[in-house]
Amino acid sequence: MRASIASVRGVLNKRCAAVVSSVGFTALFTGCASNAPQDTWQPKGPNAELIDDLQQPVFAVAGVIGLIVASAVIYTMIKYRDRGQPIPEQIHGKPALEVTLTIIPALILAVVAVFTFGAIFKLAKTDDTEMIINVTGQQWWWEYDYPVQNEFGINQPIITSGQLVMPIGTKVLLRETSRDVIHSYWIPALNGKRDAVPGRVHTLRLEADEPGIYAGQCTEFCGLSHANMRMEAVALSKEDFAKWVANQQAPYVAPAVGTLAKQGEEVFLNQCVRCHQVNGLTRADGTPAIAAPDENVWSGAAPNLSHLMTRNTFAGAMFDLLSKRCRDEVWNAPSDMVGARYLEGVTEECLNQKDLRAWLRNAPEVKPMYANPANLLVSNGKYRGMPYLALSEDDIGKLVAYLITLK
Ligand code: HEC
Ligand SMILES: [Cu+2]
Repeated sequence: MRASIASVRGVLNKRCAAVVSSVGFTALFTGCASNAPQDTWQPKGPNAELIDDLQQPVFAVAGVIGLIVASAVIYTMIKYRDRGQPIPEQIHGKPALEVTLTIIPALILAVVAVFTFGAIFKLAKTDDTEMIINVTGQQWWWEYDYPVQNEFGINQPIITSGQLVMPIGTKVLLRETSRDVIHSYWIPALNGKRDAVPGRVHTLRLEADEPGIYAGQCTEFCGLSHANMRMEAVALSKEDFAKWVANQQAPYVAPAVGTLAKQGEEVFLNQCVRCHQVNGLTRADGTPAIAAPDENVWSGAAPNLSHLMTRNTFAGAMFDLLSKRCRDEVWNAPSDMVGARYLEGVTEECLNQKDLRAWLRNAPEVKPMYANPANLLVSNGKYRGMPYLALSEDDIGKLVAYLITLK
């Protein structure tokens, strides 16, 4: 009887050990993805490198100390485990040891603090800024607004969303704020995080060494679709950036009369312009169609769609505007090809029709916006994000034909 209980226990212990170790190893190895675009250990610009130069040695020192402490604990547990031996002599206080064990960590922390403060001040520098981009967070997407900067060919403000386009080798200063709740901007390859707070402007410096697309996401919990509030920084060579700027300022090209796209423009004027701006778009009577911030939209803003098809993502970079194959061609391009591929924008055969149609059909169904699904249309009389618009499939087809012309 005894023997059988002991063997059952043995099996249970083995099982338990197997479960614990497999869970532990799984957790450990999730940190080893080869394709990890948001890896903080792979800096791609001077600001992120500054942080990395700090975290590498601190991690090493903390790791060594951690190993020493863990080994000492395990050694003590085994060596002095209860084997029925008498209780050892009890000591109260050992000043020399206690003082030593206070002074050593204090010294280590003091050294770390000196380097940390140095890095904080360097990261906060703004007086050598070369380019400014205003960044506004709202539930659940980022707006980028480039003020006039003639030295970069920006002669009129550019407003875009989802993807932050910037030139390489340039000290870019983001001026961040929010239109609703607190968000936080983070592109791990280019710098640390900075909160975007309503009513305040916080600055964050970005600089990329090489052309490439660097992924990030909102890192301050900001409501239901916080996890779907993503962003990408697209770093282009200076020449490619100039081309991008020129295209963003290119005048509106209305679709030819009699085309499906022209019908789409009409639906757009009826259904979408009350929220979305398309620069240069005019109504049938020739007056400019200006999107007034819709009072029913919580943040009072919607993305500017003027050159929608120059970005690769939409709805807070939650969805790709590019089909998987075309997206891979941009993302996996060698660094000297990224710009050329990116500037191709979204061509007809590359458009991810499926997600775009689903978005127009019922945005809150594909991106959670209201806690109560019964309120797909409004929540407390206000929309968060884009509302359900009850469009017919016919109108959706016309709209897609129109949107693809917004290059
Ligand atoms: C009541 C305001 C409102 C109306 C009307 C509206 N939208 Fe939107 N739309 C939004 C908001 C807000 C977002 C951003 C939502 C997000 O990213 O989570 C958005 C996002 C989008 C996007 C993604 C843009 C990007 O860069 O991420 C597209 C495309 C779009 N809307 C198309 C349309 C079309 C086409 C219509 C007309 C049928 C329309 N919208 C009508 C508010 C509106
Ligand atoms: Cu957010």
